[in-house]
Amino acid sequence: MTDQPDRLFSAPLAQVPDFVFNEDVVRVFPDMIKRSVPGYPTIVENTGVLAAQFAQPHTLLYDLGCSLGAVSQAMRRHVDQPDCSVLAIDNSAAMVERCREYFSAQNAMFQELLPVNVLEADLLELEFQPTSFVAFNFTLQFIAPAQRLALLKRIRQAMVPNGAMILSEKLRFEDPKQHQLLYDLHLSFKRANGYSDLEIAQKRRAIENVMLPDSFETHKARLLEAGFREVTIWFQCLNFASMIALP
Ligand code: GEK
Repeated sequence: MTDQPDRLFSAPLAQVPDFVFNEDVVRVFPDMIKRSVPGYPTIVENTGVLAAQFAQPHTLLYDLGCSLGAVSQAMRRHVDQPDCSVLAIDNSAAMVERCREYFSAQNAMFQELLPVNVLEADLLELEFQPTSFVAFNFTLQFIAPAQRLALLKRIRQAMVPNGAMILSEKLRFEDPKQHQLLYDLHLSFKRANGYSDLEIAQKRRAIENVMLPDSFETHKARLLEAGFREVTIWFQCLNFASMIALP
């Protein structure tokens, strides 16, 4: 289960295919996300801290688009509530398989951790159960824009009073100058983390039809329309932000 350095786009490709979360990505994912998403470790760890504040007994905590379960692990470290468990969901079979391996290893080493179940499913087809805390970390941006509002409405309807949702996303900016500035700074971040210009260019081509970021204004308006009453950014690093939305 050793994690490998991300070299997926280091050799020139004749044609860059659309990005998919397959076995190759799973092998390098922890390295890839840390070197690509500014603020990722802070967001993940503090999602656990926030979960501890909002989690309520007899409810589920969701980790939507869990990948290898980093957010669920943070929730496990921080939440201590009776009859409360985490449901981690991803539609990539390769991610789910590796994620389950991580949790089995953790369960074998530590007792009395918050239970976690990992489900391979499409969020668009999921029936949400009563939940006090939803972690939606860098996944809404992979859902087709036309489906986003309906999905958020279904999540909102499942939320109990005094719960919270954390929504982390790459942001686009409505002011073109601000957008360019933060986009360029993000390129510098990736270069500083060892990605070459070729890797950056090929990854961008792979992801551009698959990951479609919105502005904070679009997120906020849509969350309010979905029935959330308050939306605030609690963390931002360059063009990546994490919002808290209260039902
Ligand atoms: C982390 N949250 O480490 N249904 C279920 N899963 C989906 C769907 C869908 N419709 N679409 C995409 N995914 C994680 C990081 S990664 C973000 C999340 C990134 C899954 C997809 O398979 C992938 O594992 C995850 O969402 C997005 O905090 O790689 O930039």
